[in-house]
Amino acid sequence: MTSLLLAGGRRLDLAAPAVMGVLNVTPDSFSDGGRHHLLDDALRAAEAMLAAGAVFIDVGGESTRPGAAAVSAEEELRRVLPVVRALVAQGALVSLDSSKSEVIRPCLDAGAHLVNDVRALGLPGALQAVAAGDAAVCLMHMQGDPASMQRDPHYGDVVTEVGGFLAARVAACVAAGIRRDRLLIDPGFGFGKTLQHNLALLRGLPQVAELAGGLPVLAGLSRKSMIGALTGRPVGERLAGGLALAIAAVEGGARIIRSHDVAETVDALKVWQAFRGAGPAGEG
Ligand code: YH5
Repeated sequence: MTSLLLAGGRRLDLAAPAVMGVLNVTPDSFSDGGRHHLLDDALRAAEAMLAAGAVFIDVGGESTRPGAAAVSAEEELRRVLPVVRALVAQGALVSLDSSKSEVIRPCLDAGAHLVNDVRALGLPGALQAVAAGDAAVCLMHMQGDPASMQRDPHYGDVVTEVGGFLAARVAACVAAGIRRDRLLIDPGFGFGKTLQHNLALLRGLPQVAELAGGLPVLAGLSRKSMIGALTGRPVGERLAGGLALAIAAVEGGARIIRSHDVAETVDALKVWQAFRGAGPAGEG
């Protein structure tokens, strides 16, 4: 089985699962020494993740954690564009974590390879902005919006609802001219989901993927509240739980794991890959 992803002129073989490193370019993520330091710190963090084996760097300037405040497109662009430019210049594969067309367009012009949108290109102009270029896109499911999504999430059957939503967004992308080999899907762990919803989605990952047309799945589980709910640990102590969830996700067919802890996740996936019998990554 070959699963190739076309991402802004680059071709990515997802036969072995890849790690996407999280790079939050928000003032609360780094030392508050002003814009220049924010860029400097972000590039240093990206470099470390690339050295540790990250395939994508996911650059985000809007916090979408539960209850986080909204940020203007102007501010978001000011944060992420210099980082996207610098990483593209270094030859890195760059993912842009954004939903706004005013951010997406300039970042695609700057050479970003993937648009990772927690709103699945649902905001005005976002679908057109991606369709105009050749970048890949990750379509994620979210119930509600970040400010209120964790208040009281409800589903009939979470697996069929999430799969159905993703199928509809895939259809919208294809209708807009985005080829299927540019698409990734993501059930959106923690985005308007209880612990039981998250566990049902993790168990039902193959079914979610099938409902959405068999596209490659990206899973973001690193440090999330479901680990806190299962272990009682605060956000800084969720590495082991996150690795267990990453392995569960690749067992369910996930091809890209989004993580804050790249070196550890790369190691865990190498070990899993050997267990699977495919040999170490790169040896086929
Ligand atoms: C994702 O799953 N997640 S941002 C809450 C936490 C810890 C981490 C309470 N962007 C995803 O990482 N993009 C985010 O502790 C994402 N998939 C995709 N595609 C939320 C996050 C986090 C939230």
